[in-house]
Parts: sequence; C-alpha cells; structure tokens
Amino acid sequence: MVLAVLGPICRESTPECPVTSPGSIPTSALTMCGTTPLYNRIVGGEDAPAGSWPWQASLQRFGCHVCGGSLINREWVMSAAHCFSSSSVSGWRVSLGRQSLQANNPNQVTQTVAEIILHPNYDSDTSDNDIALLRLSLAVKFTDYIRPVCLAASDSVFNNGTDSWVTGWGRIQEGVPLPFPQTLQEVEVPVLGNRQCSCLNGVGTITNNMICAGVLAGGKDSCQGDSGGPMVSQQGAVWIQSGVVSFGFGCARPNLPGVYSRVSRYQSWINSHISSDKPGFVQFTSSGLDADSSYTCPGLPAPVSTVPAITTTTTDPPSTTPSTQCKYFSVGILFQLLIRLPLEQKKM
Ligand code: 4AZ
Repeated sequence: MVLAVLGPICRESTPECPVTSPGSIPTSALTMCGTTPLYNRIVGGEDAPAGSWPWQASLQRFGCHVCGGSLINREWVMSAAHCFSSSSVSGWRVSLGRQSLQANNPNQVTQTVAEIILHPNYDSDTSDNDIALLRLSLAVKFTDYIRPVCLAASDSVFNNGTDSWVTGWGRIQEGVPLPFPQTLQEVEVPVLGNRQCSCLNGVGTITNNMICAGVLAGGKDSCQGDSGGPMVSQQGAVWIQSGVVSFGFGCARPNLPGVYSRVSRYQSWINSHISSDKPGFVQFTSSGLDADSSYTCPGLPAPVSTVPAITTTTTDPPSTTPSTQCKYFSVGILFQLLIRLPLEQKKM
C-alpha cells in the first residue's frame, strides 16, 4: 500500500491532536460534504487509514455488522434496501467514525435508528431501486472522523472508466471474512458503462437505476458485507457518492463487474424525505464521449445515435451480509444459484 498524505494526521483524540477544533467546523451537510480533512489523497492499498472515509457507516443488528452505509447529513444514513427484511428499527444500530470492527475505535459514535425508509419501488427479484434511508435517533456531531459525503445530483454523468473507490468491512474473497481486527477496506475500481455491464452480467439485468464498476481481469470488487456502502468519485476537493453497493455475480470474478444503485437517480426521492439540512447534491461531470455509448452485444438494443445514453432493462439478484462471529448469509448468492445459473445454462 502506498499512501500520499498531506497535512497532519490525528489518529487518536489527544490534547495535542484533538478530533474536533471546537467552533471551527460548520455543521451543514451542504457546506462540508465530501471533505476528508485528515487524508486528502490515497494511492493504492487495502487497509483504509483512520479518517479517510469519514462518511462510512457500519449498520449493525444485535451487535453484528450486517451492511455498510454512508452518512449524508447529521441525522440520515443511506444504505441498500436489501439489507432490511422490514422497516422495523428493532435491534438496529449505526456506528460511525470507525476504522475497524474489532480494535479500539476512539472516534466512534453509535446511534440507534428512529426510522427506516425502503425505496417504495425496491424489487427484490431484480434488485432495482436497492436503496434505503435510515434516520438516526439523535443527530451526530461532525468531527474529522465523522462527516457526510456529497451525493451525485440527478444531472451527473459517470462515463465508462471514471475512477471510483468502494469501501467496506465485507468479505475479502467469496467465502473469506475480513480477518481480525477487521480494518475498513478500500478498493479502487473504474466505472463500467451500463451497456457493457449488461452484456457481461446478462442483457436485461442492469437497469438505468444501476451503475457498474470493476476491472475485467477481476480481483477488485465489493463483496458480501459491503452492501449498502458507498462507491465514491473525487471531483476537485470533494468526494461524491455515485453508487450504493448492491449485488454482483460472486465477487471479483473476471468479466463480472459489481452492480451499484445509481445515486443520481434518487435526488428527488431523497430530498422528499429530508426536509431540513438537505444532503449536499453535487453534479459530477465526465468529459468527452462515453465509450460505452457505442458498446453492443447480441440482444442489447441498438445504441442511441445522438446522446451518449445509459442503458437497458430489468432482472437479477440481490444480497445481504454480516461479519465477525455473526453468521453470514447472502440472498444474492442463493438467488444466483437458483435462478441465474440455470438461466445461463439454458442459454448455452
Ligand atoms: C453480497 O452478497 C454482494 N461484487 C455484494 C456485492 C457484490 C456481490 C455480492 C458485488 O452482498
């Protein structure tokens, strides 16, 4: 791992190195979203340094990590709908400011959940609209280790190849849990256009509400336990969330990019539920023509000739997760085995 670190590093709260400078941090999500005061730049690597992704949340049920999430303002966390079997808040807690799941976390804050809002059009068969909002019981105070991420505004464009980072405490390979002390992991993956992603994952599986990312060679991806967590891209000084970890055919397999809920499609839905302290929506722009707009494969509708378009239609798998001593189960993998594999075999 190579780290390029600019500025002082506060690993722990000490009198010389306080976590917050009282009075110096503004509290609105709009004015301070997407900033990482401790780590301004990271190159490669796997263990995420403390404070590098200060919006990362661990969603826990009865003390077990189940899913990731992202802090979007003082009292709301965004995650995936498939992490929840209902909108009951019973047993759920959200942990913020955490570097690891097992070691000492001096900057950590844990909150109970007051409300869970699942997207009304979430489809557990296709994973379409796999997005949820959690309202915390108490607003959290922003620190160097706890801050909101900016969200991709509805007019954002993420061309094929857009550099992105995904973070989480999920498995490090299919079937391999993150080892002790379960330090937050980060991985860099490029966006893979919806047309190509449909061709790879199966025509009809990737909707306009999804965004894909991954490397064709495999080896870099999100996995079980990362679900609900953020995929972000940097634009200038801020980090903008483009995706929510949703599903994939296995993890890090060659030619099978991970699939994420496309955050920019949900600006009005999110704003309809958050009346004060609106999240910071920022337009992400990509320069040039999207190479994906001319990508094609058998069964895929012909590319739209004028505007670089995003793609396709419906159908495919969801997923769920936990860690530590908690038992894992993945609806996603079960779904793939029962539905997708037989379908694949029929095609062959
Ligand atoms: C899961 O089972 C899961 N490779 C999440 C993400 C991905 C695959 C599986 C993406 O929760």
